Amino acid sequence: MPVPESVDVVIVGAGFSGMYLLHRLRHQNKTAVVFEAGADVGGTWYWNRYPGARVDVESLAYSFSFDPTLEQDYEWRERYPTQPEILRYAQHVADRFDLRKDIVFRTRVSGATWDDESKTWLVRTEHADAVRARFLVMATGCLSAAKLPEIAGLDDFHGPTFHTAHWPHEGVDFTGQRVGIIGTGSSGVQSIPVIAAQAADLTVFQRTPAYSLPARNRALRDDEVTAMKANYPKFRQAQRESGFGVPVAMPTRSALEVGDAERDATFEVAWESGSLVNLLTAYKDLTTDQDANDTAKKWIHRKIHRIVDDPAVADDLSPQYPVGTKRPCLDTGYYETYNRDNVHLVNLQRTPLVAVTDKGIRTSEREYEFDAIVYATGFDAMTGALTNVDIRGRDGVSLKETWRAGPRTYLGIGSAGFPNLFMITGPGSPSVLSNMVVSIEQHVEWVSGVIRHLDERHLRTIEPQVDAQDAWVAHVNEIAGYTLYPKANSWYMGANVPGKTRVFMPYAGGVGEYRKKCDEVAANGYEGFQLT
Ligand code: N01
Repeated sequence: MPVPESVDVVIVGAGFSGMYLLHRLRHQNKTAVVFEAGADVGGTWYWNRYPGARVDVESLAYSFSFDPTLEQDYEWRERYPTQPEILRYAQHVADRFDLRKDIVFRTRVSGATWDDESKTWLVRTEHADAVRARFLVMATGCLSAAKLPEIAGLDDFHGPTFHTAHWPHEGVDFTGQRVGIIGTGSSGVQSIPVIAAQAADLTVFQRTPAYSLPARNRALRDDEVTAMKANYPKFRQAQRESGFGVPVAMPTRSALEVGDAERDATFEVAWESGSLVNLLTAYKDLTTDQDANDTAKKWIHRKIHRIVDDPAVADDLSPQYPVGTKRPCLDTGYYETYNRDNVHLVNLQRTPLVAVTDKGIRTSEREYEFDAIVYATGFDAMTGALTNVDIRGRDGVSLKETWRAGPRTYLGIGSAGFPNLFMITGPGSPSVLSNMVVSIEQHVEWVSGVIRHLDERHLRTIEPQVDAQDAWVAHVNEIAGYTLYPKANSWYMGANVPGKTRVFMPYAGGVGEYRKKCDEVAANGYEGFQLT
């Protein structure tokens, strides 16, 4: 579509957030344009096409709730849908609501500058287009700025290299090849079994092992789909009020107050259920008490040792940080893959990476030769996609500079000094600790609500007050301090990016509590924000 000169709202990103916000704003008679770097909608699910890619929240829960007809019409096939199935869903939503006509594809936003005189943002793209807008909404996702490992020689390798988040659309055939993969987070854990089944030989370079549960994926049964569809309004409400955006009965007992046999049986049930949330909520103190967490850790270590034939490999695969403090993974045959003759594990804690070479990968011990290298090395999470855009607020102040010592937001929605700028699932909101679709819908509805509020009162601007923002940042840190999260070098902490300030970025108080706070702020005339 041609780029308009001015609109009410510029939205950056046509993933689930950008699509729903566009749909919402149309109903409020706002003009909006969405800029999207990809060639189609879907965001995360457009880019992450690596083999084995699936979501770790069940399809019937990981879907929009805003339109009851969509919810009833759409037919999910699997419990944990694959990337192509989720992308098809995003494309269906775009078709159904005719969204693409206001989306400019293959266009990355490079910068945005606030003009205090006209009270507008001037938004620039890499194609040198510029659009004026009253509001700028960053719907850029939390895990969209992919990162490569910080090692020498990345350009030296003679063969093809692939990052899991930028996988070729036509797929990759590893048949007969020697493949090296760096990274054992969710993307590595999902792709390793699939690549191992195809390649002649797979070498996995692991810096930190992951806790992973078998997904127990399967086709959905007609009866369970019918039951869910009959119960959707109640289920959706329970999602909104829950801790993780996935309704579960909250535990009342400590892992330390039950006997070993009972605890083992409880963990076994959670493991067999194929649900991360079931494991983390098996007892009330698994995420807050080190001794309680140790019971789960030891149980999982025993499980890994039972699955993996070689005890030394099982040791290397057993994480030492508390369970849940890095995002656990859901897999299909991950640990079993290490029993294959063509799969080798390199523990980078013993023999660190030195360089990528023309032939392969060199560690402190030796050089490994490959035909292809896969980087499953993750993202500059939560802030990367925001600070990669040159956003300049009042007096030309840069968002990147302002956040150098860690992101500072009010409610994870706005940042002081940046009027009329909203972030969908920004740092300081539950976002990545939740079912993202639940958090996205809540933020989109809140942001469209505030725009309506301003319009109705003929107000031009909204911006967080510094004291409200300081109090929120302190609260986010305080809640994180009650948990074990800060104990791991995770991307939640920014610890995976050299030089990034270590601060726990998401809000760990739960989506239900968070929603209440956002609703309260709105009901009190957007308390903590300056409206002019
Ligand atoms: O990225 P990650 P991901 N040298 O950051 C290693 C979501 N997601 O793409 O842990 C050596 O988790 C790094 O090592 P370490 C989900 O929220 C969901 O896998 O930093 N190794 C780690 O092992 C997930 O958490 C789904 O020590 C290096 C790996 O690379 C998030 O996205 C599927 C390195 C990166 O793991 C990110 O997952 C996929 C270096 N220089 C993703 N740099 C599902 O729904 C990095 N590593 C299931």
